[in-house]
Amino acid sequence: MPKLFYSPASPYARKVRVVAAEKGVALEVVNAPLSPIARNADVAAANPLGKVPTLLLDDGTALYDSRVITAWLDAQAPSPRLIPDGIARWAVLTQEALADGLLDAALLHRYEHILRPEDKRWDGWAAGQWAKITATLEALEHAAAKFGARADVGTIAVGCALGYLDFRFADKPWRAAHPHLAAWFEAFAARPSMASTKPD
Ligand SMILES: N[C@@H](CCC(=O)N[C@@H](CS)C(=O)NCC(=O)O)C(=O)O
Repeated sequence: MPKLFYSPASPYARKVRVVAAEKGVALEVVNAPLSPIARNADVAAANPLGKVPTLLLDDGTALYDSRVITAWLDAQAPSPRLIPDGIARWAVLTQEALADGLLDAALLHRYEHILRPEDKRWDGWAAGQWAKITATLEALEHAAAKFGARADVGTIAVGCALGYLDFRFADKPWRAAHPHLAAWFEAFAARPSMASTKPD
């Protein structure tokens, strides 16, 4: 069975776990604590970048990053299709990239505060990352009106990104300024795949 190196708090790994659950693909999950300044030897042996998620296939092939793994998972079973064909494909993949980009900014913002020594922290850096998050939330608020009941790698990535904001940035509430997104997320977060992977 493919082995997924993950951490329970990683939103990228959560996205992979949600996609695996939606596809009905069984994975052996291995908790791999790490950070940019504390590499995990098992993960690094498979992925020189030392990041989770990393997926080890049965033949020893390592897959990363999360977007490669979600594409691999989608190819393992014909339905449900989480990456559609045709013109919709590019919009869905771009939405996954947008949500992952929000996470990249959120992680860089968080690392600046929890990992960098206090005397070396730079408020301008954190503000620059937060501006990316604000702009992405605004774009998603417009897009959410058309999400409907879609469940694909785009909406799954958005759900995991919003879940990460709730988890790590509860002091920066986003719902009041983004009511369509908030209403969509309330329903989406109740999917069993999302509820069973919620970080706590
Ligand atoms: N682009 C990567 C990002 C993965 C990532 O940054 N994961 C974090 C945990 S949430 C990590 O492994 N950080 C350790 C590091 O940056 O060395 C993906 O989509 O998989």
